[in-house]
Amino acid sequence: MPAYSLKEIRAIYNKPLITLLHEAAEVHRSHHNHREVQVSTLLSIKTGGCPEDCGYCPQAARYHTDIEKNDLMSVEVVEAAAREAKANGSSRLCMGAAWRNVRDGKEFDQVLEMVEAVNKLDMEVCCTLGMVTENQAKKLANAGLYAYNHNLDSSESFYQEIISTRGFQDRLDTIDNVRKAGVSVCSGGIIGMGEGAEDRCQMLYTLAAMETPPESLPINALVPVEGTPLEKQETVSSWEMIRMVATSRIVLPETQIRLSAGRTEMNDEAQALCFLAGANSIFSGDKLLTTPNPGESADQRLFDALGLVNKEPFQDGERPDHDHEIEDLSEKVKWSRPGHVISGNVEYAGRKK
Ligand code: SAM
Ligand code: DTB
Ligand code: SF4
Repeated sequence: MPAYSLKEIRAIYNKPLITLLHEAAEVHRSHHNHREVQVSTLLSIKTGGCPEDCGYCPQAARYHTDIEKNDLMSVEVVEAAAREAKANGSSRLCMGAAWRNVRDGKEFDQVLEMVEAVNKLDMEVCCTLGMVTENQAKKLANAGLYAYNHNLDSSESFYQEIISTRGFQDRLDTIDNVRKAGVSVCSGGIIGMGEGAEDRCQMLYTLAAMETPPESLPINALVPVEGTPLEKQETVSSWEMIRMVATSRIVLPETQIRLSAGRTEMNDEAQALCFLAGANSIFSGDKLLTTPNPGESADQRLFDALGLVNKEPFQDGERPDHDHEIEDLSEKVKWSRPGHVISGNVEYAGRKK
């Protein structure tokens, strides 16, 4: 039984903001050390050229954006980036690839080597590589993966207005596969894509109703990137981010709430309210995957002003030590491709630069 019904989540979301903020701060203090923030560094290990049609994403090959595309990075480059991230206070490295799903083979083996190398540096290793099968998740776990990020992005019904090449159920199945491998789950979504409050509440309900809810929930504000179908979306107000953080904190009291994309649009005071409302994780560095992020010195100044401290690695879970048997290497992959027409996506895919 989920702790909160959808109706209750709606009621929480719609409270007067000042009341919501107070309640969320109380929940936060009673479940977490409220001064600690888990800091992750994102590293785009394979950038752009993605076959999917996610309407928000600058890395989708079919839209015409100005990002610099890159093939899969070498293990050495990743290891050097991890060392630098650790020296800058990150406890986790999150490696992202512009893939629809993981495919067994040379490139995946290279990612497994990256996971092994970063794990040896005593950092939490996270990957976000698209959809994964149970065997692939187990291989990642055996290599030392700590967490896997795979977002629901929105409610099931709004999701269908944004993406047509991959199904919502595949997302849930991927999260299930990650769970079966004993890897920590990081799953959340994006606000500001044109969804309503109901979609945000439904997404939180789906996450909270999972048998084991995610250990980490990223809340991204849409970064509207020129050339993507969502380029003209108005950026969300800080109040909406604060409201979403506070609601998430109450609905998922144990979960790490990650203040993710969109921080460059927020001033220090707005971010401070997010920390007060229960956000206890950020992505650091001056770049997310392809778009800008505040950068380490700005974050350090904010942490100093607020008395926040960086969380040490492996405070919430054991260092990975898995030895899963990989049973069937010829596992059949049956990810769906709904293929309905999303007119905005079609229009932008056909545009010239
Ligand atoms: N390709 C993999 C996948 O889709 O699962 C991993 C990388 S993908 C870029 C990771 C997440 O970044 C997406 O699920 C989405 O939530 C977020 N994201 C992508 N573009 C964004 C944007 N413009 N603004 C905010 N969040 C974004
Ligand atoms: C997540 O929820 N947000 C991060 C991480 N997981 C991979 C990615 C945000 C990407 C924002 C757009 C970009 O920089 O390309
Ligand atoms: Fe590809 Fe992931 Fe971007 Fe979708 S969100 S286009 S799957 S990189």
